[in-house]
Amino acid sequence: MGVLRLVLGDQLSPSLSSLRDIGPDDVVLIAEVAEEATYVRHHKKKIAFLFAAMRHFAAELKAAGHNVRYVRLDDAGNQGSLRGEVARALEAAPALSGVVVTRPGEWRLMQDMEAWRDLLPVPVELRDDDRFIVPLAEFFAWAKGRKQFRMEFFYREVRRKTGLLMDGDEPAGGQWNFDHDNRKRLPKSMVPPARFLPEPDALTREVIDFVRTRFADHFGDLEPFVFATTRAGAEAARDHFMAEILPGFGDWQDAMAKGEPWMWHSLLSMYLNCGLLEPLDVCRRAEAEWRAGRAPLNAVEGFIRQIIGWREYVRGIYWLKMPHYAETNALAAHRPLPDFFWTGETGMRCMADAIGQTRRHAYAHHIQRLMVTGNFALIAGLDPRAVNEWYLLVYADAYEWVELPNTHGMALHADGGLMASKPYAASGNYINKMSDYCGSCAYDVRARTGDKACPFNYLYWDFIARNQARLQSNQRMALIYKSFERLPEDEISAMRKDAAAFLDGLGAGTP
Ligand code: FAD
Ligand code: DLZ
Ligand code: SF4
Repeated sequence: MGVLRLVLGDQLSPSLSSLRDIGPDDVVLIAEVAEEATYVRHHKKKIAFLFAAMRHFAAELKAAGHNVRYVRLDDAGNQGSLRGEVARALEAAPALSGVVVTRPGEWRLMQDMEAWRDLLPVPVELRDDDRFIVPLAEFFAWAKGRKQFRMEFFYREVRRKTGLLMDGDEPAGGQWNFDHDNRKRLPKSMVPPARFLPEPDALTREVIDFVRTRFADHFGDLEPFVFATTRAGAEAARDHFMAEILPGFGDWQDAMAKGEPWMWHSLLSMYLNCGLLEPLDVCRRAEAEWRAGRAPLNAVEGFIRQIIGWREYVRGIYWLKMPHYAETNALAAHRPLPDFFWTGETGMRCMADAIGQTRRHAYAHHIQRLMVTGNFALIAGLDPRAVNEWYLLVYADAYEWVELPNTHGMALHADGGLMASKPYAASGNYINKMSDYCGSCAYDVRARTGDKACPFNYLYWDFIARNQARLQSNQRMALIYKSFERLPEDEISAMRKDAAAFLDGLGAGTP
């Protein structure tokens, strides 16, 4: 007797634990369902990317000889939920004696699946997702007894565990972290390299057309569609990155430039997160580039740290702290999300660029997410729930296990400092240092007050003033509060007045 093996949209890996012991009587279920496509109103491009990748993966499994039940969103009888589709598949094949599924990446769905055990007529087996490098039990053991969870120490343990960039017991190059080399501003003469941006194939085109009509009222553009939707395509993107882009990844990792969405970033997160690429394999290939002398250590270490460090660490934090994590609001921020987060229409050039490309590509690189939109949301006191929802729906790589800690913890400090030892708040000066946005902005980055003053400046000091009682005792904020106390009273009140007027004028937007 066979079993039903459910594969979710972000589980498109042949090595998936739920597929490991697949037999000839088993049925693999992959289902496009309204509940997953709309529990937040995902960017159109995210839905098209995932549905196309799911259809390609189903075709690959079929070609490998497996029985696949693929349910399209517009199929007659589609139940609209994963539970409904599992129940329907069991009814259609009464001989199936159980359901096997790899644990999902989001708490909400995990809760739902736990209940399937009572709701379905056959046993449900939930298997661990071992596509990650650090099993959750190992992360929990590492976290036990610690008051703060600093990524850097966790990262060193994963370096030792994997042997990545290790020379015996020592880190390659004598240092664990080369971040101080990775903060260069882009010189005017330097242009980011050409990218691997594949054309959609016929299957993907069909999905894009379907999404255009079915999800017309969702955020974002479908064109240009430049994501690969097959394993082979994702591998080609990976190989192009290794050969052409990785050497510059470190130097310009924190840089931003107007009209340049990609810079030297890998554009691999959407493939890693839906299972088309494997994290350890990608890291081993990056290390091989350094060992062969084709990429410098600061680039390769920086890249590997993002994957075996940050990516694994945020997943651990998510499962350690949910569900209460999402409920915290340590800085008591309650302002609704302004309309321009959906339209991109604002005189702030940095925000218009970051949101505009998010709308166009369902992608923004890390510094835009953290230091432009995230920083704005932090210093403007936007409600973490609204901001989390925005980040979860706008990016093609967004699933709650990775989105929530990055937004709630890193960007918004809503967890009270569990992830970041101080808020990533910055004035316009930081954005000016790391980008060329300010030169073509309607605002003046040097001005702190007045009509033309950069909003990041007065919002920053307003944030510092507003949160003085909460943040002043933080050692890492001591210098900032010293500077704050040296500011003339009348300048502080002028900035706070400008901040209040600006914030009052924002209004609230809906997707
Ligand atoms: P690169 O800069 O080329 O980095 C290489 C890889 O490292 C990425 O593909 C990704 O897998 C991993 N990585 C890098 N930084 C992080 C990080 N902080 N956390 C986890 N993995 C990381 N990443 C997501 O995958 N999904 C999200 O929903 C997401 N939301 C974010 C929200 C905010 C507010 C912030 C500040 C960051 C968020 N990130 C998220 C992390 C990071 O911004 C993206 O992983 C990265 O921009 C993806 O682009 P890339 O593949 O070109 O990354
Ligand atoms: C994001 C997404 C979307 C848009 N649609 C589907 C879908 O129709 N079917 C499916 O199995 N998965 C989809 N996903 C991915 C799931 O939301 C994801 O598996 C969970 O959020 C757990 O990470
Ligand atoms: Fe952004 Fe201020 Fe610079 Fe304008 S002046 S681009 S708002 S940092």
